[in-house]
Amino acid sequence: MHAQTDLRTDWTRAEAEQIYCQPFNDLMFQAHSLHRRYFDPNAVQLSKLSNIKSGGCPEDCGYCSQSARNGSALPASKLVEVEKVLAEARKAKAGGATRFCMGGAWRSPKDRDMATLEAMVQGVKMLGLETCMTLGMLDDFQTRRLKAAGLDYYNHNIDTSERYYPQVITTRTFADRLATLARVRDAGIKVCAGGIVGMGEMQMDRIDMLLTLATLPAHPDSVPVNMLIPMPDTPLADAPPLDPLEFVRTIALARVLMPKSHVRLSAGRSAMSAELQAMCFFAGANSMFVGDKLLTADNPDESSDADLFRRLGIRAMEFGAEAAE
Ligand code: SAM
Ligand code: DTB
Ligand code: SF4
Repeated sequence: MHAQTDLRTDWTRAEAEQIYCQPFNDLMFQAHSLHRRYFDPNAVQLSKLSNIKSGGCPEDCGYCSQSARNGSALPASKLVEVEKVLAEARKAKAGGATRFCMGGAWRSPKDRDMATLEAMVQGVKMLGLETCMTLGMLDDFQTRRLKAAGLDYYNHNIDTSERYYPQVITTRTFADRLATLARVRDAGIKVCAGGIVGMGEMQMDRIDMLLTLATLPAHPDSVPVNMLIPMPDTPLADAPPLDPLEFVRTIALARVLMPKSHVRLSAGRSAMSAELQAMCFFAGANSMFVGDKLLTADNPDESSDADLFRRLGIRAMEFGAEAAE
């Protein structure tokens, strides 16, 4: 298959639905063939998350333990010191991560925090790691400052379909999310955008979420697919568990619609068997978070991931590896 014909931003809903709903083996074959066409199928990119400002968030995201509106609310912390972040980043690098992703529980960063955020980006970059931040909505000025500081990636998820979105978040709109993504893209920062499944959405919501991402002016460079981690006391604490094969189908559809993007098997791995994760890698996932903490929730520890990689013959992707032409 030729690169030009694979990289489409004009996918239709009918096409996406047909891909997602075909017999499982056909979907896996299609997704894995594309995966091999563009990537080393045995290499997985490793990112490490760091919670640089936790809790007390004014947004009402129904899945999140850091919202001040949820019963579970974590106490709000201040923005952590640059040195602490750099110490974590050094550890992450020693553990094999190539990207360091700094998350802030904010609706959007305050201008008074920008100098500290810039120092974090510069410091982490100096360590030889790719930098990523996820801080909520950005305005033009903040976006330009982060770009100038050397930020490589900005993560901002659309979370679900436009239709289901108001059931999950009411304090910012789907359109707000797209506007931040456009700003980031236009500033020349690489876009990391994905969402969450297992929030009680329907199959069509999973398909439409990916369709929205795949029909942006350019595919996000990185597409995190999170399985909901039901956090105690949040509105989604009792969401019905998703059929794991639906999760694999979601990964596979992301791979087919956005064949040159890094698709991240993101939150939720602690609750997944080795077999389910193996299926996700076969379906086209080639990135994940390492280390025993995500932002507030647990993630598999280094030794269980080392064991998983050994059993699957998977190795860590090299720094900055891109899709083949
Ligand atoms: N406050 C910023 C924002 O929302 O843009 C950045 C941090 S926020 C925690 C980043 C993303 O993590 C969310 O958009 C969501 O997709 C994902 N996430 C948060 N809590 C989750 C959970 N319990 N399970 C799965 N994914 C989750
Ligand atoms: C993304 O898509 N998933 C990450 C990252 N981007 C910021 C966050 C996962 C958070 C999981 C829940 C927690 O740790 O509180
Ligand atoms: Fe705040 Fe982000 Fe959590 Fe939403 S997902 S409540 S914006 S920290």
